Amino acid sequence: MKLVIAVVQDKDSQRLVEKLVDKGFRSTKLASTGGFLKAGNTTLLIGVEDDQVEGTIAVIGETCKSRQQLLTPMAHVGSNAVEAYVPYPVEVLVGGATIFVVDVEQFVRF
Ligand code: 2BA
Repeated sequence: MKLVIAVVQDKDSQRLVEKLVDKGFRSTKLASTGGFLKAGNTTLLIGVEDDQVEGTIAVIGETCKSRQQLLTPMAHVGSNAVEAYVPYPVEVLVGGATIFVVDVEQFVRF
């Protein structure tokens, strides 16, 4: 058995969970936060048999889109304390999904 861990954008998460249910895959949805953008995203834990990994990744790939997101760090512009920092928007391409596949040593459901 494998655990597919998928970090996806919030906008795609509901549709993805519904598609996974339609295909018979069980998942757990966790609210998460990206380390770089510090914006909310969604992490799905999907436990599947080894031969279902490719199918799971295909569903994720069909459902999750890359999008440009604006990051607004404060840029330093001079020595004056009042004018020292201004918002400096930067566009970042956030991927449709970041996927990890790990071996499951034991799976128990009571
Ligand atoms: P964030 O960490 O908020 O990253 C959002 C996007 O910012 C990334 O999209 C990437 O385009 C950019 N980015 C991230 N770190 C960067 C850096 N050090 N320098 C320049 N640009 C950077 P994705 O790569 O598609 O990642 C989307 C989300 O997936 C990430 O949100 C994070 O929550 C997760 N993720 C990505 N790679 C990961 C990894 N190796 N381990 C754990 N989580 C990861």
